[in-house]
Order: sequence, then C-alpha cells, then structure tokens
Amino acid sequence: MPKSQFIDPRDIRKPGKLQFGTIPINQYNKTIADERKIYSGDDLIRIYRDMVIIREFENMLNEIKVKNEYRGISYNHPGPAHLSMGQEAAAVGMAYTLTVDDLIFGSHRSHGEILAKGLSAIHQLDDNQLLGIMKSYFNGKVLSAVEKGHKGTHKQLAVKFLLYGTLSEIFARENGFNKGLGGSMHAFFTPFGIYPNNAIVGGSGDISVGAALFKKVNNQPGIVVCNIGDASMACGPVWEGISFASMDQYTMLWDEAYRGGLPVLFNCMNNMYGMGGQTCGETMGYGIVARIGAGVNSEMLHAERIDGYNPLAVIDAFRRKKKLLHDRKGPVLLDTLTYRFSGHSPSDASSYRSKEEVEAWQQVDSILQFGQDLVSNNITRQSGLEEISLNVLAEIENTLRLSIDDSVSPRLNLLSRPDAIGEMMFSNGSVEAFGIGNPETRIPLQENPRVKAIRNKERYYLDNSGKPVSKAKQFQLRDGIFEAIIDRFYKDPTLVAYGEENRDWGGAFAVYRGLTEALPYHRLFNSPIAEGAIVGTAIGYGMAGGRVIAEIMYCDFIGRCGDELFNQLPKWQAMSGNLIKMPVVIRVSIGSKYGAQHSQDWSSLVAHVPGIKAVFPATPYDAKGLMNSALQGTDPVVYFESQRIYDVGEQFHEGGVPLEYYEIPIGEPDIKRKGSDITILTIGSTLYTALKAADELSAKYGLSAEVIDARSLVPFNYAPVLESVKNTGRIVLTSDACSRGSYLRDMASNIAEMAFDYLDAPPVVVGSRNWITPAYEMEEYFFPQYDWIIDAIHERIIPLNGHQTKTDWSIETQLLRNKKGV
Ligand SMILES: Cc1ncc(C[n+]2csc(CCOP(=O)(O)OP(=O)(O)O)c2C)c(N)n1
Ligand SMILES: [Mg+2]
Repeated sequence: MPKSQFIDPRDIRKPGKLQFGTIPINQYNKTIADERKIYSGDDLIRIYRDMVIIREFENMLNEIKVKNEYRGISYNHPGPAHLSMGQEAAAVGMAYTLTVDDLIFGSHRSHGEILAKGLSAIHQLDDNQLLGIMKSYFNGKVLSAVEKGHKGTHKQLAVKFLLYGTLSEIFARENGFNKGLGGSMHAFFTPFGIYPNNAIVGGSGDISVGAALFKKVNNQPGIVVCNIGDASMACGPVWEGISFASMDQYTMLWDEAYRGGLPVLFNCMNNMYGMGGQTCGETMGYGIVARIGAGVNSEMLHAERIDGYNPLAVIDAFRRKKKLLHDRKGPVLLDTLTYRFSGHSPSDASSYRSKEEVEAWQQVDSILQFGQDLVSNNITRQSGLEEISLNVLAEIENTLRLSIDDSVSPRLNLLSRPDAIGEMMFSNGSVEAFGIGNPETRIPLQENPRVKAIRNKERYYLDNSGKPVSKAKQFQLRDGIFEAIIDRFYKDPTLVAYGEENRDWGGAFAVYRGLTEALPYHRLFNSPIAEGAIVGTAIGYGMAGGRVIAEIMYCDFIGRCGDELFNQLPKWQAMSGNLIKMPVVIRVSIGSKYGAQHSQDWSSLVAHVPGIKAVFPATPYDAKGLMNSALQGTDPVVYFESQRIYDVGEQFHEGGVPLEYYEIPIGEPDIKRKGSDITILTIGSTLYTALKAADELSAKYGLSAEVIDARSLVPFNYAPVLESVKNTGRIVLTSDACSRGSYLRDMASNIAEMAFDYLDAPPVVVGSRNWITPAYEMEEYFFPQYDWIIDAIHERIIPLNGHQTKTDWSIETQLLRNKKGV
C-alpha cells in the first residue's frame, strides 16, 4: 500500500474496454536448411542423440517395469517410473539453450528433463569443470562407480555419470544423485542446474518462483524454468506462483537497480492429459494453455504455444524468451505441445484414449522425423543414426548393469546405520550470512526510528525500585522478535522478508514496524494473499541459496499452505541426500478473539511432520534468542507467536533482555519457576496461565509447582523435564491447542514411558476443548484457564484439601466426550 500510488476515482471509474493482444500459436516455420547458420552439423546430431538417449533410458525403464527384464538383464523395480516417451523433443529443446546457471524445476514425469538438462550442461562445461563436479559430488563416490575401465573422453565419462546417478537414484541406491532418498519423482542434481522435481502435481509452481526471486534479489546470473504439466495448470501452487511472479511492484516500486520482472519461465509440457483426464475438452476450460497468460498481466506473460514435437521450434522459443527474461520482462508462459506414447505409468491400460490417437502421434514421432530431416539434409546418413542408437543401447545397458549391481550400487545400509536417514533430516548448520558484501539497507541501524524508540524502553518488567513498568515503556515480546530480525538484515545480504501487509503496515501485529524505513523493497515486501506461494517461494529462495523469513498472518491460514508446509519445506534437505540447506523461517502468529477461523493453535500439526523445527517462545528474552538461532541456522523453522502476549515484558531473565546478540539453542526447555511438588510443562502463552495456577497452588494448598516452558516443540530435550519429574513425581502439560491429538499428548506419553518409575500419577494434559473456538466473550470456556489446571491436578493427580472443582475432569465425562468426538 504505497502512498505514492494515488488511486484516483476519476480515472478508475471511466468507462472503457479491456482488450487483449494476440497469443502466437505454432508460428515457427523454419526448416533445418534455414537454420544451418546457427546450428553446426554436430549441434544437430547432438540434439538427435540426446533425444535417443532419453527414449532408450525410458524404454529400458518401461521394459523393467512391465517385463522385469531389459536385453536379457532381469530386475524388479517396485517403485514409480512415470515415463515421458514421446516428449523428448520438448525436453531437449527446453534444455538446449540453458546454462548451468539456469535452473530447472520439474514434476513426477521429469526423467527426460533431467537427462536433457544434464546433457546440455555436459556439452557446455569444460573437462576441468566436469571433473571438478564429478570428483566433489559425494566425495567422488558416484564417479568411482563409472570411471572404472572408462576409456573415452571426459565428456563421455560425464554422460555415464549422469545416466548412472539418475538411474541409481530411481532404483533407490546410495550412489544415486540424492543417495536414493529422492527417487524417480524427486531426483535432481544441482551442479548441472537441475533442481527438485516434485511428486506433488504443480508443486514446483511456487517453489521455482522463489528460486527466481533469489536470482533477482541477489543479482545472480541465469533464469529459472518451471516445467509443469497441462493438468497442473489447475493447481493452487501454480496459480499462486504465477500471481507472485507477476506482481506489479517488481516494475513499479522496486528500486531502479532491481526493477523488472522475475526471471521465471513457466513451461507447460502440454501432453494434453493428466493421468487419464483430458485437459482440453474435459477437465479444463482454457482450450489452449497459453490463453491463461492473457488474464495474468498486461504483457499476457508473453505467452505462446509452440510445437514441442519439433526440437528446433522449442529451442527457438527458449532463445527468444530467455532474452525477454534477461531484459527483465518476465515472467513468461510457454505452452509446449507434446504427447506421451507411454502410459501415465507402465501399468496404465490407456483406457482413456484410443489406439488410433496414440498411433497418429507415433507416426509423427519427433525422433523419427528429426532423424529423417538430418538424413535428407545430408547432415548424417541413416547408418550414422543407427550408430548413435547402437552406442546409446550399449550405454543404457551398461548403466543398468552397474546400478543394479549390489556390490557397486548398494542401498543406504539402514541395518548398520539405523539413523542414517535421521541424520539427514536437518543440516544443523550455523551460518551468519549466506552472501558476501554489504547488506543493502536504507539507513544505518542506529538511525532507525523503532531501534531508537526501543533504546528508551525498559528491558525488564520492573524498574530499579521494583515497580512494574508501564506497557508502553516495556521492551515487549514483539520487540524481541524485531531486534533479532533487524540485526540479521544488517548481517546477511541475502535475507528477505515478506508476507501479507509486511511493508508500510508493519505486519498485522506491529512486529515489523520500523523495517520499512530500514529496507529497500526487494528485501521487504508485501506478497499477494497467497499463503501457498508465500511458503513455496520461501522454499525455492532457501534452496537456491538465500535466507528468508516468510510470514503467515494467522495460524489458521496454514491450511492454505498445507502442501508447502508439510510436503515441501520439511522434505528437501533429506530428499537431496542432505546437500541442500533450507534456511527458511516461517513466522506464524496464533490468534485469539477472532473466533473459529482465527484463533487456532495448530502447532501440533507442524510438530507432527518430520523435518521442521518448531519453536514457540513466550517471553521477550526467549523470542529474541530463539529468533537469533533460527536466523543463524540452516534448517526450516516454524516460529510460532501468540497474539495474546506480543506486549508482555521480560519477567524471568535477570537484568532484562540483553541488547547484544545471543542465541537460545532450539530444543531446550527452560525452568521458569523452581518447585518441588508438581511440574507444569507449558507451550506458548499458557506459561502465564500456569504461573497463575502455581501461585494459587502455593497460596491455597501449599504445593510448590515447578513451571517449565517448553520453548521448542521440535527438537525437544526431555532431560530437564524428566529431571524435574523425578523430583516432583507429578506433571501437568498445558497449551492452547485442542487437546485431542495435541503435541502435549505426545510429550505426555514420552514422559510416561521415560519416567514411569518416578511418577505418582499419569501425566495429565490440559488443552483447549475439541470445539470450534467461540467468540472472545466465551473463550474462557474453551482455552485452558488457571483453575482448569488446578481442577485437573485435584481430580487426576493429587486431591487438594478443600478444593471445589469448577470443571469436570471425571473419567466418565472424558469417556463420554470421546464417544461423541468432542
Ligand atoms: C497433488 C496431486 N494430485 C494428484 C496426483 C496424482 N497424479 C499424478 S500425475 C497426475 C496427472 C498430472 O498431469 P499433468 O500435470 O498434465 O502432468 P503429466 O502427468 O501429463 O506429465 C496426477 C493426477 C499427484 N501426484 N499430486
Ligand atoms: Mg499432462
């Protein structure tokens, strides 16, 4: 909401007509003879060879899947193989002009794109570069499998390396490009610019945009290509990614040096089918995918339909579109027509299409046609084509033999190293800055109005005379978050932050107030209301090499980015074989007062999914220290904040919140009050509820409660909690999450297992009711209150002399509620 852009009703309300430009369809009409100026004979033969390699690679996989045998070699591959036979010209054409700085992202059907991009990279890199990459990748392990007995050139060795690394990955071997942890649908190899392929249809739609954002913000060379299917054009992440990539602000608001569109090309590999649904005529209404461009921005995404059956038409389009992207005119949409002869998967009976249709496309098979063109233009002879095929056959056969040979290509040994995958879930790094050079800022840190205002605040909740400081004068929890974030903005030049209303407004809860003054647009900006893209682009930004803070305004909105948060963010570090780092912090604010769709604590959902660190600070000291750790780390962290306590002052850390930098290790709970009779473990703002309960327990019943603030959910060090339970013999756990399926249940059962011998009673969970969150005026019946904790202790753990319960903690009631599902 930049004030500089005046919205004048006199202009806006004028009548008019919206007119669209034209979208070219299959306009390429050159012959090989026409193109001889830009292609040598070798270039054209290489295009042919690359298509043949892809075809035979997939033919081999098809035979293995369908017959368990290829050229007399038997093998059973139970996993997926979504083949793209028929689509080779589209893949090779796409990759031909791309350099290793140009990144491709793909989908479940991307073997062909991986090989095409790899072959193109091998052609472009010199021998030393290739050897350097191969020798350093997993310390040369993949290379050592293919170099034995190799007699040809380094480039030929690199082709073997590419085929072997890809196939071993598909067969889940440790020598695979991702240690066998990605597999067919997720394989990738970043040194050649091949970025994650995604089994979630459309999943790359927003992740790729984040990689393009990284390139733009950090002045990195290259473009990003998002290869997606025609059916994925219906998916939320694709639409959200396109919206995010097309924001006006890139051209209208970003500083001159950064002005211009994102360097991203959405390349729809349009084979006209989903699995069986026909996109044109049945499941979509666009008729021609390129039409979508017309509605997105005034450039109509420079959309174009091209004939993906002709590799030269595809190369021509990529060459032109790359120029547009380099000229900062992105994003671009290409509708690359193609066809798959193969089924969706080898078990597909093709019941959704006619034999005639498949045959009609096979008759114009791009490999056959291009080969004939090469011969008729005297670029090679038929025998030359046959020689290529024979060489490819031998290479594929050799690759298959090597990758199924258990002595050369074993799987990750989980018997001898049972925690091998566990060790790859996080990278656990400590990195001050992901880039070099001075971070771009607008004013020196000390001149920032918010920084100056915070300087005058009291960093402890009591003043020197022990009197409580007024709210306005206290250093609040939101200040702790801000202080850590602004500090990192002045340290790490790659750091960007965005989300809804992050700029000018200062974030919905004033955490970012003061950041707008500090940062140029490209480091802090408002995103579209597209939670999927907010998280998805952050993932792409992180995996491309930058640090990012994305904000989800209310925890309830994480449903909108469910795939990104649960399927993408947590998985890519391990699925890369632990090569990729994911320095992504997602700030998630948990609400209250706004009813059923703005007041839910869903931290348990996040903690449930392996691969994300989750923290939930409840004090300014912890908020700053945990944010510092999150921003120094290399792992994805979901950082929960409670709207109830943004304004609390520091009551626990003596001397108040330090002005200097400090870290609080993620995973360490903190004893906020010492006690000896009962332990209360809290998550988030229930710390304060528990302290009130502890006061009452002490005053009325003479019980001394030890209050432990979990601070983190994942990872979590149980040792201090178990230590406490050994002393007290009793524990209550409390948080604002609905109690059914809450993370507290997981903690309670872990504690029961690990400290059973010391417990006088089972751990008791005090969570919210399993209802919708009612209006603010009724919240006290929904969220845990201090007297619920006391009632629960009285009923379940230790009778309190003379205590009258207000809430019902009887087993009968618990049984009945569970029976009703509430
Ligand atoms: C989110 C999601 N929904 C459904 C599927 C199952 N599925 C796998 S591939 C596919 C069809 C995708 O079609 P398209 O995007 O055109 O790509 P193509 O398979 O044609 O390459 C479907 C429905 C999935 N993997 N992910
Ligand atoms: Mg399709």
